[in-house]
Amino acid sequence: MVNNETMIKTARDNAVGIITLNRPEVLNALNIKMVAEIVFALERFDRDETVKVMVIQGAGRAFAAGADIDEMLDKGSIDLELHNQFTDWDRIAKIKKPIIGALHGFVLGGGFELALSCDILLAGQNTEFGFPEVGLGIMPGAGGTQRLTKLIGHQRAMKWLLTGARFSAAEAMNCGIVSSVFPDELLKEETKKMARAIAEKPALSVRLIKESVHKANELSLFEGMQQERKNFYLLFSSEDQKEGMRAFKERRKADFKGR
Ligand code: CO8
Repeated sequence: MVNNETMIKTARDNAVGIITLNRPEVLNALNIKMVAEIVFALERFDRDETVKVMVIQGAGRAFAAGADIDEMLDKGSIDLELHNQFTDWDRIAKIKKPIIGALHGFVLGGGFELALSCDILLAGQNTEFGFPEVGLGIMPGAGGTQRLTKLIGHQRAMKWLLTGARFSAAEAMNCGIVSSVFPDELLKEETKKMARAIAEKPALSVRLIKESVHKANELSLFEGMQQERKNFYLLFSSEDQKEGMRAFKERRKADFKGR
């Protein structure tokens, strides 16, 4: 397959697939081509059996300062409808393996929406979050109003979305947007540690836990629990379930095969 990446960089750290947003001169502003490259790279890692976990991070001063305003400036509604760029964004939700977002600098607008499409978010202490769209006469379009509201509730989502104000990593932690905040210089190392720890776990458990947690956002409690139960039963057909439980009884480290 031809590798046409120009706005991102991809790399491997053993079983961890790393995607680095790489337009630092515009604070990783996301244009249509860049989003397509990100989605393509995520799908490639998702298909690769040697990759267990993915990380998205930003090069330079920001994770991403939003969608590319230069690209949107002269667009009309019909251009947007015909181009239908959000079908690419929708594909992120279909990725089966966990995605960790390592956030630093600015996480704004579409950059914040990309972060909210990840499964676990870690942030450097000086990260600034926000949805500045309202000040540009637009609004979030890649899930921001929906995902933020589900995550932090009506009141705080309204506050941040309607004021467009930027808020700190401490505030993001307080709202439950990120799972941990680290000194900026430790963010990469801590992200690696978490990615490696998840990569060592049996891949099918990881995959079905991710799927079940996402269902909690989409289904009723009853339906979600039915789904959880099916996944629970399914894991008892895996070699890793037998191996994990035997290894526990034999007091040795499990040798998981990912099936
Ligand atoms: N788009 C295009 N260029 C940008 C963007 C952006 N979002 N953000 C920064 N840049 C560029 C600047 O224009 C500047 O370029 P140049 O050097 O050529 O002038 C360069 O990056 C550095 O930026 P600044 O000089 O402004 O750096 P500062 O440290 O002074 O300020 C800020 C940093 C506060 C982050 C500031 O750059 C800023 O406010 N940026 C815009 C933030 C914003 O409004 N983001 C929301 C965009 S709208 C959006 O995301 C809609 C999402 C819709 C769905 C997703 C579709 C893909």
